[in-house]
Amino acid sequence: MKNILISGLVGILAMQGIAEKNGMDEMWGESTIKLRAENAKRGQLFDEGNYAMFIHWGLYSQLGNKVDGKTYYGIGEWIMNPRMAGIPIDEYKKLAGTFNPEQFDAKAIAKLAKDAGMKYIIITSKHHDGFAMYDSKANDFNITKTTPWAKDPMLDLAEACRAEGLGFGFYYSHNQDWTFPGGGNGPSVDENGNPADFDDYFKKKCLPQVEEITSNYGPIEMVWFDTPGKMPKKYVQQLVDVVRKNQPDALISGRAGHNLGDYQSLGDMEIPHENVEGLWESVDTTNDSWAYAWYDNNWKTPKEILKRLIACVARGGTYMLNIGPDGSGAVPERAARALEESGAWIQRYPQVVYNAGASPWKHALPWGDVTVNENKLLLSVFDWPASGKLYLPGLKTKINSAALLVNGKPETLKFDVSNGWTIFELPPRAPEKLVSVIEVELAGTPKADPTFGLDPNIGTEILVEFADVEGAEQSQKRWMEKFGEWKRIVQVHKWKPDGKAIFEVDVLEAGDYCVDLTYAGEGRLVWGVDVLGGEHIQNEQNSSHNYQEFPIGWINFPAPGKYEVAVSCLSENRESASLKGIHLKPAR
Ligand code: FHN
Repeated sequence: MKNILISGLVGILAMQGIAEKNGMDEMWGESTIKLRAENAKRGQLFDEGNYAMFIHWGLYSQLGNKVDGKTYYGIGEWIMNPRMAGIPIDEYKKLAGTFNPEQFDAKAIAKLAKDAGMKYIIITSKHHDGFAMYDSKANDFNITKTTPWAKDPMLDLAEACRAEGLGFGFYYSHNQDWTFPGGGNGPSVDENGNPADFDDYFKKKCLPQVEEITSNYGPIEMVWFDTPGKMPKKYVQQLVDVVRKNQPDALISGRAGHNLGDYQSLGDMEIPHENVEGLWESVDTTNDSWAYAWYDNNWKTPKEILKRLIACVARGGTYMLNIGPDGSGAVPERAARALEESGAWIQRYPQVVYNAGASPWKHALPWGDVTVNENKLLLSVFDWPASGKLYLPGLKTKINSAALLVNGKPETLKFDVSNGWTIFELPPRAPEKLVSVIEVELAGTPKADPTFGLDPNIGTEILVEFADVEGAEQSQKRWMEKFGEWKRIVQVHKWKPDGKAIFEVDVLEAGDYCVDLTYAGEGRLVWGVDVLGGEHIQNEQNSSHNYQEFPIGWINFPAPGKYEVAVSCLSENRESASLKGIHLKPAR
C-alpha cells in the first residue's frame, strides 16, 4: 500500500500548475510532523479532544459574496481578490463604515461549539484582507477604530469559551496582507508612494499584532498561522518566539512555515483515506465557503459531519469544522442545526471521538469506520445491513465480548468467526437514526489485516492509492471545484500498454461480483479487469472529464481467500484515462 498523502504539498502545487495560475500558490506551505515533546500541556485538547470549531468572520462577511448586485462563487473571504470581485483597497476599507454586527452573540457561539461536542474555537483575528477583528493598537484598520459597532468581539468570545470550559485561539494571516504596504500580495508602495517591503509590514503590523493576540486574551489554545508562501524563515521564527514567550502552552499551526509549527496541517477540506502518522489536523467547512456566502446552502448533514469527523479520528487525526457568521454576526441557522444534531450524537457516544485512536485497518470499511479506545474497538455503522449480519474482515486480536449500544446501554451481540472474518448478528433495525455503535472488547492490543475484504452485503470501493501500480503513474491530483473549494484524489494515469493497478482483496463469499470503475477521460475507453490466475473480463465504456463510475461486467472469485485484481486501460485514448478506484459488489 502506498501512502502518498504525506508527500510535500509544495511539490503537489508545483505539479498541478493550476494553483499558480489562480494566485493561490502560497496556500499551505510544507507539511510538518512534529510532536510536542517539551510541554505536556501543549496540544492536549487537540490530541485528545479531536474536534474543534473554526470561524471565518470579517468585513467580507458583510458582502456574503455579492458585490454591486453580482454574486461571486467561491470562498467568501477572498472577495476583494482579483480572482473574485477585485475590489480596490480604498473601496474595501469603506466596508468598515457599515459593519455593525448587532447579532453577534459570543455566549451563543461558545454554547453552540460546546453542544456540537467541539473542544476549542479558533477564530480569524486577521485574514488576508488585513482587517483586525479585535482592538489592535498596532494598526487602526480594525473593528474598534473603524466600525460603528466599535467593540472587541474577541474579549467576549474568549470569556465565553472559558465559561463553557472550551479552549480559545486565533487564526492569523501572517504572510498575506492585501491592504498593508509590503504585506504578502499587498500594495508595494505606502500612502506617500514610497516603496514598502515585507520587512516594513512585518515590523509595523504583523509582529506587533501577534504580540497583541497572544497577550490580551488570557491563555489561548493555539495560533493558527496560514499560507506562509515564500516568507523567509527568520520572520516565522520571530513569530514562533513571540507565541512561545507569551503562550507557552499554545500550539502553533502546521501552516506557520519552515517546519516550525507543532503538527501537520493537511490541505483544506481534505479527509485522508489512509491512516496518517504523527500529530495532524484536517480543516473543513460546514458548506463550501469558509466565510459567509449568501447562496451557499450546500450544508453538510449531521450524518456527513459525523462521517468526516469519525474518519479523521479513525485515520489518527483531529478535525476542525468551520462556520461563517454573516455580517450581522449571526450563525447560519442550518449550520447551527447540523452541528447541534451531530453534537447530540457525540454526547451519547463520546468514546468514539474523545481520546480515541486510529483504526488498525488503516482505512474505512464499506459499512462505516473504526476507532479505538483503550482495549475497545468502536464500530461506527453508517450503513445498517439489511441481512442482519455485519462483516468485519481480518481482525487479528481475540474478542472478549461485543455489544450493540442501544440508548447508551450495551446489548450483547453474538458473533462467529469464519476464514478470518468476524460476523456479528444484528437486529433488523438500527438503534440510531444517524450512526449506530458496536463496542468490541478485545483481549489484547487491536491488530488487523488491512487487506480490503469484499463485503458480502454491500459494495466495497477501493481507491487507487491502495493499489500497487506497474507501467502507469500514481500521483495526487488537486483542483478547485469553485474558487477555493479544493478537491483531491490519487489517480493512476499515463498508462503504458502493459500498465496495471493491482488491488489485493479478501473474499469471504465465493461467486460473481459486479465490477465498476471510477475514472475520467476522453471518449470511449476499453478497460480490462483480471483476477490474477483466474478470469479476465474487458469492456468499452464512455468517459467524462469528471470522475464517474462505469459498470464493466461480472467477474468470478471461485473460492474464499485472498486474490489480486488487476485493472488495465487496454485501448482508445489511453493518455486521457485517469483511474480513481474500483468497486466490487456481490452480483445478486
Ligand atoms: O486562503 C486561506 C483561505 O481563505 C482559508 O482561510 C483557508 C482555511 O484553511 N486557508 C487558506 C487557504 O488554504
